[in-house]
Amino acid sequence: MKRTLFTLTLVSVILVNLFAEDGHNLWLRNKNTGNVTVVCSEKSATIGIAVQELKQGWQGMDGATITLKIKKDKAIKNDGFKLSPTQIQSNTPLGILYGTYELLRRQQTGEPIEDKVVYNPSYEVRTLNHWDNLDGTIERGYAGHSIFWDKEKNLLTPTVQEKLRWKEYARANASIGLNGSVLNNVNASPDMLTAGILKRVKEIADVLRPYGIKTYISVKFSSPVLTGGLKTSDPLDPTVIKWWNDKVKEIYKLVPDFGGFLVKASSEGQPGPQDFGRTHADGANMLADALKPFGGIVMWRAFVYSPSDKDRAKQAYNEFMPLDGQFRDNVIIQVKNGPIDFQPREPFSPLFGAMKKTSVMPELQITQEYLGHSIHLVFLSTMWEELLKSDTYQQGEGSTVARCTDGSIYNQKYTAIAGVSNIGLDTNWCGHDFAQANWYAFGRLAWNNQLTSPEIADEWIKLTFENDSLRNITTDWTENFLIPVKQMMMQSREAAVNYMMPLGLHHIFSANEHYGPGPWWAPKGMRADWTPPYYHQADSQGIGFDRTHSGSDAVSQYHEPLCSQFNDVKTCPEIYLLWFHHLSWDYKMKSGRNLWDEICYHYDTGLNKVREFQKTWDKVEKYVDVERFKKVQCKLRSQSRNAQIWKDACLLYFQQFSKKPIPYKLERPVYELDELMKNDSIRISKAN
Ligand code: GCW
Repeated sequence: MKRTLFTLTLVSVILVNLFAEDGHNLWLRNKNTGNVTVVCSEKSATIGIAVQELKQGWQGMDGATITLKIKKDKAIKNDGFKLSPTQIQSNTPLGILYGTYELLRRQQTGEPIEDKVVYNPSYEVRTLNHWDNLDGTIERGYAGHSIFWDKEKNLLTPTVQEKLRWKEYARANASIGLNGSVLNNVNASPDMLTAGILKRVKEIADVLRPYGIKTYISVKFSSPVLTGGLKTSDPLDPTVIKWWNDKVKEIYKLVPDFGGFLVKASSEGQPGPQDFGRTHADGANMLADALKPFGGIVMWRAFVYSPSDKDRAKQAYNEFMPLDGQFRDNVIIQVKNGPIDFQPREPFSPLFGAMKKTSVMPELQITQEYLGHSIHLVFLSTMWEELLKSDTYQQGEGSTVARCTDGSIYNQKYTAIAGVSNIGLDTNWCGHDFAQANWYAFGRLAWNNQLTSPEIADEWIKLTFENDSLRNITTDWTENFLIPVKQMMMQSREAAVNYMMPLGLHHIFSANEHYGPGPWWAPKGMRADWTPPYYHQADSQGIGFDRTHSGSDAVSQYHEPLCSQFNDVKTCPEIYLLWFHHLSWDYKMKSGRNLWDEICYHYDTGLNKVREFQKTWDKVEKYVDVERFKKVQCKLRSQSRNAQIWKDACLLYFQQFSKKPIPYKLERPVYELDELMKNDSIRISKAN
């Protein structure tokens, strides 16, 4: 009896483990359903991985043969490839690996594999930026500690587990076409350039290399003083130039294919060339010259603003435009999608397309600093698609941000894109199971900036939630799982915009945590441009930031016809209305409602959407493993409560100025404004 019980328990433990879905395998859950013979005359670590992936993931015809062929072809660019059902051809081993992942993905999702189709990446450099600190914490990270750094382990030989994690990480990135990792926070520690840390950089680079992931690091501009003991970090000083040259040589000895530096300089208290009366170009070029002989690049961030400027949104453009044409060809200016920060919605940064003689790359934020951390389900692909498809008009109609940055319009030496990573040591990497979709979407868009969000969502859902019993995706599964879940993802970003900051409102978070609402938040002595009232400008007259010609004139940074369109309240898209205009509470909206009522409707719509998502998810229960179902269900509950807090906090606060009732058709607030303000709504939100 005892024995039977023991055996039964053992069997059930094994079964539970077999079907346990902790999310660790991401979108890479495919297992082979048939045998394949792989023919390839080349040998390399990367080819070895491709062969292994084909064998373990093959879902094509049983007994098929596939040929991997390295052969130059003019139509194939960089690490692109030519794919046929039985052959993958590329100029490089890495291209073969990308072709392998494309083939396997198509097999699993049931997309067609046609004969001899060439796939080339939109951007040459496709990086993740990790805001990981050397002590293991992650700035704006919501999925546990760093996979790279740990203050106890940085100087020790990496453990087997650490290396395994790095390998899994590299594989996941390669599978979606990413080819670069910046290993540390842009708020960089000077210790990054010390011998002990560089040794670990080498260890990491060695693991990432076979997967085609190049290693980059962020550097602190004052390193010559802080690490090198020099008297200055002036970029034009010969001792400083020599120090950087020597440091770069030291790095390339350890990492021969090192990618280069990412730099946040003269920004948010970080040191930079301006401390020495020099320009961004002086600083970036000095580093670029040191890296040039080795083929390295400098990604120099344009995220700059100072409290003295009356409108933060204008500053990056003002500082960088006069420098256009002064940067070395291995410098790329890294520009955040919006002119302020990674807000739920912003118009695109006017630097895109405007800098014509300098390489410019978009920086997107995958980690959800301003979009509900790892608690809210928000599919960011739609937001990035909106950016990439935005027309800058810089070279006539059709000069989209995508085309202005991917080399289609300007002849930049390098093309690149960066995403601020959302991963950490959490078992499922991203905290929220649906946050994995954002990592996935970033990689896919970096590879092909013309992909649409429904296509990406479709792929991701199939790869992530397919299980053995659904291997041949059924109509039932498509109708009852794929379609509703995809719809939820597609609507999720707009929902967040609505319950957080609709109609062009921006940066109205409470405190530096950037999670809950705080339109009132303005502690004494705080820099005005770090407080929400600076951005919403609500008063008894109305609400919104006047950036028209009669206001801060930020509209003038946009090319015509956008400048006039944004400037005129009648033609300004309503999604950007309060970004560009300060309007009376009675202003008549296109819907016929007054502005106050319209704001109320948007908050209410956002909240109701989340309630709808809860229903959608509950209905798909039978199609999802218990573990992931429960976790997502629980997160949606928090999101719902938090959306309510957002709505109540913002409406009750703004109502003090509008002095108008919340339309009676809408649900009433359930929180007290005092309570939310006193307890700092962020903490209430998190605790809930
Ligand atoms: O959005 C802000 C963040 C900072 C970040 C900064 C930046 C790394 O709140 O945490 O610092 O942007 O992008 O440099």
